[in-house]
Amino acid sequence: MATQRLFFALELPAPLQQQLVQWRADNFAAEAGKPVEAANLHLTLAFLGEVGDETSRKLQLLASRIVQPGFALDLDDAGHWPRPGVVWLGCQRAPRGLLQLASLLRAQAARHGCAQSAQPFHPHVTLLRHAASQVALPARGFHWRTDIHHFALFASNVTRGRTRYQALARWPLLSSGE
Ligand code: 2AM
Repeated sequence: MATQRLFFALELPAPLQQQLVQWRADNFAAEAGKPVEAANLHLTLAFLGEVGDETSRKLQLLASRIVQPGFALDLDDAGHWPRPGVVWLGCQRAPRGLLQLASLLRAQAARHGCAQSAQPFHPHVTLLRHAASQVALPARGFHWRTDIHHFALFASNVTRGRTRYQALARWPLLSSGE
């Protein structure tokens, strides 16, 4: 059976992706780790793993029925996880709408056989992979803000050693007043 490596995520607008790449270059040493490409900067809501067509279709149908509010995302925190070798951006206080959406998608994924990590969900945008064991992080005080109006299902494709994330479908979140 053909499978695809899938995950639900928030897309970051292209101008924000470009700003983050510039900020990363200004704030991290070249040897700090391998930078994630601008177009691949995203925030995962629920990782599904290798999924067949039928499960993918069912989870997309459930996703299309989600009625949740949009929210303002403020990336104002940075951290380093030495074991996976990841440097990330996150939120000092994650918006409730983000946590609700991730929790729903993760529960639906788990019910359809996509095992979810036992670790608490920590929303983050991975900035660097293969991070050095010691990384100097930028001081807090930065704010990367964007309004989130939709979420998406992505496929992770690796061609000639290069990872590309392809949005397969997008669903809107409610705007305030809806
Ligand atoms: P990461 O950025 O912290 O590595 C595509 O691979 C996305 O799914 C990435 O955001 C990645 O998170 C996440 N991901 C990959 N494997 C995962 C796993 N086993 N559990 C949770 N998220 C995972």
